[in-house]
Amino acid sequence: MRKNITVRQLPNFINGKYVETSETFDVLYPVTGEVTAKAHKAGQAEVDAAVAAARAALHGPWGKLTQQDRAKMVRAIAEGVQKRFDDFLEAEVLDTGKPYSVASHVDIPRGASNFAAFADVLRENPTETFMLDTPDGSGALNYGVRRPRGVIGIISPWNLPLLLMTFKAGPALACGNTVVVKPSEVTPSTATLMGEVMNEVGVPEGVYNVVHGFGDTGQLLTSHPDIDGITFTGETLTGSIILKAIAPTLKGASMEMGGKNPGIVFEDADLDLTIKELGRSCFLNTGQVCLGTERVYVHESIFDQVRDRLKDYAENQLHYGYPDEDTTNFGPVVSDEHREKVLSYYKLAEEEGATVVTGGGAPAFEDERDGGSWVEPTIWTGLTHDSRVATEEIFGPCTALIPFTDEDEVIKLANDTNYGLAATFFTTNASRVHRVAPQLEAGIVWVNSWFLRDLRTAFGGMKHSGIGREGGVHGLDFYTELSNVCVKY
Ligand code: 6OD
Repeated sequence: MRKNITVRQLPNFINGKYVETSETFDVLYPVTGEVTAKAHKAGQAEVDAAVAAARAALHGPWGKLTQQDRAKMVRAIAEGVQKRFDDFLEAEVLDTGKPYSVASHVDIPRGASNFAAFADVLRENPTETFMLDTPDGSGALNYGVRRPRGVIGIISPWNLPLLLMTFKAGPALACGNTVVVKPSEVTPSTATLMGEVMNEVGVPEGVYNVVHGFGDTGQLLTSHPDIDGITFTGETLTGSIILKAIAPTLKGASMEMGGKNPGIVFEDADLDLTIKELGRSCFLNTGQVCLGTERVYVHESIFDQVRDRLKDYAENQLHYGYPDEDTTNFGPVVSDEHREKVLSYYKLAEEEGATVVTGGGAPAFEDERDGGSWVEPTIWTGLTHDSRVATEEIFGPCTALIPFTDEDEVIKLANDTNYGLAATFFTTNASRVHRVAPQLEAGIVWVNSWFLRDLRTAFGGMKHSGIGREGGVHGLDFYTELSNVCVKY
């Protein structure tokens, strides 16, 4: 039902305290377009203060904790998020408009488990050792020692705000770093609320800081000489601007960027399972998942069947509604600006000769939701593989179905992109699984599933989809500095 909204203040969180500024910006509820909060924009002074606090904390009580005590505290943060589950849920829903059914199963639980899963990452992952023969016969021992990278700037996106911020803050803190977070200006609430959890749990001041703002605030972080590394999830274009900005101060970077992930349905796929998973990969979170499949290659022999069944899924399994309604599993996109982008591709698809199988526009509710940022789930056929709609990242609840005839051809089509984040394919042929998977140029390949996450695994993209990998041991390459110690006997 319609929410009674009381406009909240979202200050920055610096050195353990909430810090207001004179300039604020509106945060809107995408369901109706109402203002739900005023976020306090950080300028140079606040960013400097946050970075200074983070630097000081590195050498304060936080830096002096044993690995075990730090892990304990990181686990306590996870528990703290769980304890405040409903508050996080409410904050996330207000910022994104996503259904409670999605946020309560995806965003908020991962917000907690991203701390729990990485709490012991250092202790569980030994460094390498090598015995070395020396000319004098005495020998030497090499061993690796890891230390925190230092102050990490986290620039996190709006699609899975808590999930993606904590996927970075969790391992960063577990490795002993301190962080300054700049959440998306569209979804600043959960990062702000996390400050309360940090204080409740007793995380020392300065370890976790949040600054609010737009690209200019982000730029203050990326160019800041006292930040040691930037981890970013977002669009490829923004990522490339960030890489330019960090170059003069030679920071480390971990970049998870855009995608145009292929789905492939082979002729031997289990279609019940395929439609269930493809339905998620095309439409979950209103298509605003970097791993989503906006182009799906379907074997020509089952093309019509898959088209009809996915259409049925979109029309009968997805339910618009207010976020708190039990049946609602499809929300608005995050903002009017994003809605305009998605709708411009809906128009372009028709200009490029698409047949609209379902959707293609925006729903009308005849109530206050008409002020929100809604679009229809959309499926196209008739687009060519090289059309703009089938090659550019839209980040909406839409997909182009394209027929193929054989395995070699579809592997080429799947790889024919500048992106390389994820790929998803469906088959019941075990040999095909192992033959096709390694040929797909994607950092993450799912078979007969989608967005099935094990936090011990590597996460990240190749080509224009990213630089580096996070997750499990892989995050250590970014969140720590590795020194080799060579001891001569
Ligand atoms: O599951 C994750 O760890 C992750 N980083 C998901 C990213 C989704 C992007 O929209």
